[in-house]
Amino acid sequence: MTNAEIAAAFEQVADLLEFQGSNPFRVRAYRNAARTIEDLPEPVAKIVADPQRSLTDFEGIGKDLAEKVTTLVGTGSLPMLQELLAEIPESVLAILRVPGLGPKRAAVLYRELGIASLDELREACQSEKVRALKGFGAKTEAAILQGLDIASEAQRRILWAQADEQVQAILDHLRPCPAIEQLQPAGSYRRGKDTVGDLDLLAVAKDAKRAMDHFAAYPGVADVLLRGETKMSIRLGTGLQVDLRVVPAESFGAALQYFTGSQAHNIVLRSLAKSRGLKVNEYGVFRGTKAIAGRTEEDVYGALDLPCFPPELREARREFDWAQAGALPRLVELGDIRGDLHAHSTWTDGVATIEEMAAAAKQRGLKYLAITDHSKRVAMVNGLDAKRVRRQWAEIDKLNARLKGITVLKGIEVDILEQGGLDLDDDVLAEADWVVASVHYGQNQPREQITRRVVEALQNPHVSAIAHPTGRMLRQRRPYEIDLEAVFKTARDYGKLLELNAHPVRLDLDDVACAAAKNHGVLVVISTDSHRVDGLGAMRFGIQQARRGGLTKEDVANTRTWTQLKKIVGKR
Ligand code: DGT
Ligand code: CA
Ligand code: CA
Ligand code: ZN
Repeated sequence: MTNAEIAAAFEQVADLLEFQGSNPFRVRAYRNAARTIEDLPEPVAKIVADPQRSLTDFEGIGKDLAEKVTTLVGTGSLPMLQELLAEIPESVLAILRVPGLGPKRAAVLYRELGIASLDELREACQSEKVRALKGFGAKTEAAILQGLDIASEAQRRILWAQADEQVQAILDHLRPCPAIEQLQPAGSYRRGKDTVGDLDLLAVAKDAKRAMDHFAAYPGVADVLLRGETKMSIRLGTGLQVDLRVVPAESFGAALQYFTGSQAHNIVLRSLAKSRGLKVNEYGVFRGTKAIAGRTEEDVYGALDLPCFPPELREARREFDWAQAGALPRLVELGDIRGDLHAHSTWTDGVATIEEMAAAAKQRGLKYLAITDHSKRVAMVNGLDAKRVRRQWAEIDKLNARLKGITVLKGIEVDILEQGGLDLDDDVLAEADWVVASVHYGQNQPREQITRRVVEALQNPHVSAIAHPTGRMLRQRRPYEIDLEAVFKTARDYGKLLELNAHPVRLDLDDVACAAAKNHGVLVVISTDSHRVDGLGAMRFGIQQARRGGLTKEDVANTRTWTQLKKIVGKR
C-alpha cells in the first residue's frame, strides 16, 4: 500500500467517526496521522519492514495507530474501517466530501432526510428541502449545490502530487521486468498539470505480452479494463485509470510526443507539418510513406525545425511563437531556488520548531528561510499578536547568531482583515524582514470588496508579498472573485511580489496567472507554506507550475540571494 492509500484509509476512518458523532480528539488523531503519513518522504512499508525503526517515532502516531498502519501494510485492509462501513452506507462517504458540508452536517442530512447519496443530496437541494432544516438555510443550500459541482469534477481528477506517488510506484514495479526496454510516463502527468485525469504510460518491449502480464500483476490493480495486442488499461484501487501502450522502438519518440500532448499542442504541430508537406502521427514524421523521424522526441520536433519543447510548455499557448522567434524561455529549475519565504512553526500551526525548520531548509541547500507564522486574527491556531511576534523575532535573532550556512528571516503572515486593513500595526510590521499578507476570512465577498482589500494590502509599505493570491484549493474551493488584473497592476506599481504557493492543493498563482504576472512585470516568489519539515519538499510542485507559466530564473524572486532580494523588496 502506498502512503496515499494508507492516509486515505485513516481519513475515511476519521470521516466516519465524525459522522457518528465520536469524540473529536479521537477523530483528530486519525486526521493527524493521515497527514503525517501523506507527508512522509519514504514509503511507510519500508519503515514497517525495518526492525530498527518504529512508526511511533513520527509525529502523531502512537502505539495503537502504529499497529493499525502495520495491519494496513500487511493485509491491505483495516478491520475497524470495515466495521464502520458495515454500519454506515458507503455512499455516505461521497457526501462527507462535498465541499462546504462536512461530517456533522452530513449526519443531519442523513438522520433528518435520509440522504445517503450525491444524487439524493442534489435533488433535496433543488426541491428546497435542505434549507428547511435547522441550521441550514437558502445560502447553505446554494453552497452545497456548488460544492456538488466541485465534488463531481474532483471525482474525475486527482492532484499531480498524488498522481506522482502512484506513477513512481508503478514505475518501480515495471522497471525490473526483463521484457521492457524503455519506459516513460506521458500525458498531463508529464506536462506537470496541477490535476491529472488518467495516466498514460509508454513502453518499448521485447515481448509485449510479457510486459502486459507484468503490468497486470501490479499489486495496486483493481480491474483490468481492456487488454489488446499493444494497449492495456487498468483501474487501480485508488480509482485512477492507467493506460500502457507498447510501441516499436523506432516510433517511441513519436508516441511519446503524441501521447504527451496536449491535444491542442498536437493540433498546431500537425498543421505546421502539413504546411511543409509532412505528416506527423504517433508512429513518426512522414514524407509520403517514408518515415523521416520517430525514434526520439528530439528527432520528431527536429524534423519540423522545432526545439524539443519542455513538456510543461506544451499547451498551445505561446510556445510556437517563442520557437519561431528563437526565444524559447529557459525555464526555472529547482536548483535555482535559494530560499523559502513562507513557513510556519510551533508558534502557531506548524509542528516543527523554528530551529528544526531551519536545519531542514539548510539540508535542502537553501540559504534563507522566512518564518511567517499567522497573526492573531487566526485565533484558531493561536496566531501571534504584537507581543508574541516580537518575542519570536528576538528568538530568531539569537538563533541566527548560532546558525551557520542559513539565515532565518523574521517574517509574519499577516491577515488581511474582513473589513480591510491588516491584523498588525505598521510599527510592528516595520520590524519584520519579510511580510506576506493573506486573506483567510471573508473569502466569499463580492469582487470589488475582496479586490480592494488585497490592493490596499499591497499599498502598505511594509508588505512584501501576497500569499496564495486567489485562495483556490484544488478539488475543495474555487478562487475568490478577485480581480487579478488590478492586483498585478498594483503589485507592479508598488514593487511588490506575488506568491506561487507550492502546496500541491493550492498551486496558487496557477500557471496562467504566473504568465500574466510576468507580462505585467511582477516577480513571483515560490514558497512552500510548510507546516512541517517535510513540507519544504513541496518546492518542486511550485517549480513545475512556474515552468508551465513560462517563468525563468529571473522571473522568480527567490532565485536571488537574500541581499539582492532585500533591495528589491526595499522597504527600509
Ligand atoms: P488528462 O488525462 O485528462 O489529465 O489529460 P491528458 O492530456 O493526459 O489527456 P489524455 O489522457 O486523454 O490523452 C493523452 C494525450 O494523448 C493527450 O494529451 C493528447 C493525445 N491525444 C492525441 N489524440 C487525442 C484525441 O483525439 N483525444 C484525446 N483526448 N487525446 C489525444
Ligand atoms: Ca492522461
Ligand atoms: Ca489517457
Ligand atoms: Zn501560511
